[in-house]
Amino acid sequence: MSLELVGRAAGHASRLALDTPEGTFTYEDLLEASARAASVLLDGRPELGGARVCFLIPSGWDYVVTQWAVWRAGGVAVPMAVSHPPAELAYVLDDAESDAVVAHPSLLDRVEGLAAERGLRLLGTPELGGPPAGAVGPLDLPALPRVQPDRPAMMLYTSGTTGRPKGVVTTHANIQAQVESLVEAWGWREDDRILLHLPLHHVHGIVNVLTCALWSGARCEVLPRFDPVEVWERLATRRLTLYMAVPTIYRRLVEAWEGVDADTRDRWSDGARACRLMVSGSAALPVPTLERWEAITGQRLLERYGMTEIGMGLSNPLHGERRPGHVGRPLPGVEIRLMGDGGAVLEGTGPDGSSEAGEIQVRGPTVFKEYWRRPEATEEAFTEDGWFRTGDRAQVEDGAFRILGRSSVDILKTGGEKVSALEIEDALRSHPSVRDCAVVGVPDEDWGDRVCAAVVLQATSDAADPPPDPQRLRAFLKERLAPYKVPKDVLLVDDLPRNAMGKVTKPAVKELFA
Ligand code: MLC
Ligand code: AMP
Repeated sequence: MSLELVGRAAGHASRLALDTPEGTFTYEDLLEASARAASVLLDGRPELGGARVCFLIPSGWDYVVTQWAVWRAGGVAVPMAVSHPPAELAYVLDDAESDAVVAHPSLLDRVEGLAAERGLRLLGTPELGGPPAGAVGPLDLPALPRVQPDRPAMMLYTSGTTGRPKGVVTTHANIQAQVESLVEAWGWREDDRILLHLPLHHVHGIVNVLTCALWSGARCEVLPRFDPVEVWERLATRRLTLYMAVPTIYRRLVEAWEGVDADTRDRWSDGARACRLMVSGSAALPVPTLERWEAITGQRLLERYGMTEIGMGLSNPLHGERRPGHVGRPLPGVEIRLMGDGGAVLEGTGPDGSSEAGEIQVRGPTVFKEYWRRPEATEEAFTEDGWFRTGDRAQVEDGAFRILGRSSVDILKTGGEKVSALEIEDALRSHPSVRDCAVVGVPDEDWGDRVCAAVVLQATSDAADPPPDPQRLRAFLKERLAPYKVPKDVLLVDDLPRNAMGKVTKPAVKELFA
């Protein structure tokens, strides 16, 4: 796809593509800079042959140049999260069997030691060529390999129910199918302009916002991080046509709006009203948030459903009824079915139908290729007839799908970030004073799931080494896990609630935090 994306960019040549902290750049700039960067990555080799290139770069120009350079050199782009501590970065470098690491100068110290220990080639983004040189003729650009669409393009790490996160491998063709589906459904156009502040190690920011924009010849304004006032001020310019975010962010924006004076409110609301479309996804959009947003901006949010493994699957319509609490119908090119608990495909999922509740299963060109180096997990994730099992439950009501939650209590969604309760429990159990623990997601207006842990300490402890309190346990986890995985509440208990078989009952654990 990169090639299709690159080919299309040549057609948008002098249009503005990116407004970033580093400056404003055209499609021509991007083509030129990514070609030069690709040749540095190649370092004389004819192509990267699917080698994984991990990169740690804040959202902005350098990020996009590096992503395109990896694609154009025939490598697999593995974006690492800038919020992650070294332990999580080390896990990705090892699991991905990274060929090289690219880091922004501001983050170099985070990966220098890790790369040296592993003998990995480490490049700072300035070594990839820096800003565009301008006025470079096509003949001055390096020759780059032909990369076929069925080749792996990207690997994003996502939590499952068991073990540590897995690498979700998507091909260029998968990404192209994901983009084309959204471009068609949401009517992306050349004169669109979108704000991007979502983290760029997830499909939401990478595919739905950045790649759809660049595919369409549109313009993307990139912020290094989410800041509610900055978002409102950008909206207030009335230049943006599109905005996409997760429910927690819409809530934060509402709070910020409520905290300012009437004139500012009017200015902000006017700006938001000027957009042609605002989208919410990655977690359930609470109906009160949808209603409040509509009251202050006049925008009825379009809620859609997706997953790293499939891109986007279901969406409310661009034109027509956007039903609160529902996620609409299958997107173009995406086949969706509901599998009943009895193992039969459910009836009534058609445009006018109503169905019972079942598991969402997905098939089609948007669906990922495999979990990296995990053939068994990949096999388990698909049915014998090739449908991907999402683990999400839904039902159809008068033609619109409604998400009912996940089959597993151990997969949580906090602020749009998926986390595995079992992974956090494993990390907690690695503390010498922890005897047992249970991590749960407690329903929360702000986070969706609030990650909470009940912990049983060892009966005896060394007097010289006092037992840890919740704060120390959180600090212990912060060194090991991404910040959003660290439980907001840690409760020390004498024992965990169990059923007659001795198994921990998670619903009862949740009640401890009620
Ligand atoms: C940050 N924190 C979180 C958190 N994000 N805690 C729980 N859940 C989260 N998601 C913690 C920090 O560790 C910190 O803790 C404190 O909150 C404040 O940190 P912050 O950096 O100031 O937070 P903030 O910038 O406000 O981040 C919140 C957020 C961010 C909502 C803006 O989480 C975000 O951008 N989420 C979007 C994630 C996303 O794009 N998901 C898409 C996945 S793809 P402490 O203890 O240090 O104070 C997908 C498929 C699909 O789902 O359908 O799209
Ligand atoms: P991720 O693995 O980070 O890609 O997260 C994907 C998961 O987010 C899905 O499996 C769903 O559980 C959840 N999700 C995404 N969009 C929605 C939505 N609109 N409503 C409810 N859950 C959603």
